[in-house]
Amino acid sequence: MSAVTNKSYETRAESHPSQLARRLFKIVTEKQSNLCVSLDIYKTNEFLALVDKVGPYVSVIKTHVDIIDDFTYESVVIPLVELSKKHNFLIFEDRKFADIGSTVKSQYTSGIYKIVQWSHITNAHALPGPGIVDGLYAGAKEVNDERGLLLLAEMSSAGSLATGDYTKKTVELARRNKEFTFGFIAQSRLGEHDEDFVIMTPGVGLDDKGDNLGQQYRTVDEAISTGTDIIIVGRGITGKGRDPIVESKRYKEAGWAAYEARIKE
Ligand code: S5P
Repeated sequence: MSAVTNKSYETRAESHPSQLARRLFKIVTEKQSNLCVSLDIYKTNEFLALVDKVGPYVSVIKTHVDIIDDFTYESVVIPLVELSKKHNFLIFEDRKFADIGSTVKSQYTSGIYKIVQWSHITNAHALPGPGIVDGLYAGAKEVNDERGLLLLAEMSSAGSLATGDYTKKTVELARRNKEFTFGFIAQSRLGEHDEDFVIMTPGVGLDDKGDNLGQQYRTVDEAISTGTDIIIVGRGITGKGRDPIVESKRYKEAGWAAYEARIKE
């Protein structure tokens, strides 16, 4: 069997164990975009305007809704869900859960954000062990739509502790429930060569090497050639002085070219 990295998104859309991952690969194929734009934005109006601008060029939009100063469910989530239908992308609330199962279930389903109601994808640290996945899965079962979880197996930040044995054990944790845990936030391909974990990778930037708070950037080619399926780009697209439409097209094209080169290998 040939390695997952040599397979097309279209092929992987047919056989992936997670329904949500199959939907993601279909969108990626249709839009020819393996780009996830990360919108770390403080104001609702600016946030929604950016979603509408970059929406046509992405397969996923990643949010941190807890940093929106004027957040309300009605003013942020309802229009965001509408825009996800208009432009056909998935929503990924980057919540990075890290507590015991019972608590994360409450954090996923309740409070002012009610993440499970609208976010197709969310993520969690493996640190607490299997209970965190079980708690989130129990939350996901409360809604009728598809939901998926990414475990943070590696991080882009300098000095990250998520390496070596921790990363290995995170992969083992993901194997317990492949229908829900469909992949990783990671910097490289993880799992056996015939195992299809979706690798989503932040710390991607074409113009900068990093920031002054520990972030480190690699190029699109570096990320895709080491096994990334979806590149996550934030300030490379939304940063000061950048045109988000021009930049999202640029990253989309770079991501697709790197993917086509990979599957031809
Ligand atoms: O290891 C990680 C994991 C994540 S999810 N490194 C990251 O930078 N992230 C997130 O990706 C981070 O929270 C931020 O929202 C985004 C990167 O943003 P950028 O502006 O540096 O591209």
